[in-house]
Amino acid sequence: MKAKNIAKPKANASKIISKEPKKPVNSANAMDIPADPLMSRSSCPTFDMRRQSYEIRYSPSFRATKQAERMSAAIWGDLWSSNQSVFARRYMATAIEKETLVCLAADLRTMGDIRSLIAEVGPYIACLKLHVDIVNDWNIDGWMDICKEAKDLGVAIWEDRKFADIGRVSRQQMAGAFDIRSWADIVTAHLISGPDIVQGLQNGWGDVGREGGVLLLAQMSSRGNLLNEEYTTTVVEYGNKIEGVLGYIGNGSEPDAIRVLRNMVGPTRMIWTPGINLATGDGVAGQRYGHPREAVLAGSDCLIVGSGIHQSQNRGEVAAEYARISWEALLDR
Ligand code: 6AU
Repeated sequence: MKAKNIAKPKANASKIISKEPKKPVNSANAMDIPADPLMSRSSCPTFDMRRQSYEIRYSPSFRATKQAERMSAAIWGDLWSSNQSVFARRYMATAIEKETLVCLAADLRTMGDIRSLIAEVGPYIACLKLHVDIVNDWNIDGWMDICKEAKDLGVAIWEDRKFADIGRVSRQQMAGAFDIRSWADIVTAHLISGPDIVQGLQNGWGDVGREGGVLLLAQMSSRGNLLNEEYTTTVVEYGNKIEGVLGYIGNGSEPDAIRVLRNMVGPTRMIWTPGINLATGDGVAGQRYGHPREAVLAGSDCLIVGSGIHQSQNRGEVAAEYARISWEALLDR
């Protein structure tokens, strides 16, 4: 999994270097970008550090550089070099830019609550996962404001309505009242109806001139789920051959299960894991939780964290902690 010939930054390197304050950087000029943007966080008191780092890291001019390419390959290894999915690569770049592998599961019931949560934890997340059909006061204008906030943060929007129907109907479900195809970059699907569901979803995006990535459920985190190893194997066999599949949902509560999945999946697809919490063990209503560091070391590429963040007292601080743990684990992997 590791890229050759390129030194991978050590988990604590940015902390050591960050004691040296750095000058603000003008993102408009790629030449001004410091030699190693990973080292660009500092405690310089004269300007807004978070804003500055966003300006550096979200600069398209930086993304296109050989330096960014080398850094991504060094940190993500084969996952970077073998991955064709533009959505997987965008996620990997964002994770490096923000030093986090956290996908926020914003499972809240009003648009105002979702917005407040994003405002508090935005700097620490690499993806925003939504459940459009649990929001009581949903309307398209308010929803577009939420999507704009995610775009401003530089993160992909994942609608986690789990599609499972035949291809034709899945395509129609991408439209409908919620018009998921117009704002979601990623959706989740069960492969229970067969592989044509992925084409149906891709066609849904195509109907509005957009593209997206599909995450297939290969495992689940909930107790007693029916996705056994044979099913998982079949999903991966199909999924690895379908272009529109960016990766798989794995069971974050069990590092051994993630290892098994990682071996099956190989480097061309990602593994994103729910069932992640600093407090491990059984959760509410059959949910199970594993530790974020263990999950990343076992092979998870993205940690989906919901109640671990949105039910905590200080959501910003807790999200920062999940981000730190996930990032350090990736560098140690
Ligand atoms: O951290 P939690 O338990 O509050 O939230 C976990 C989130 C929820 C679930 O809909 C989702 O992760 N999820 C999924 C996904 C992402 O597909 C699969 C699964 O097996 N378990 C699970 O919890 O938004």
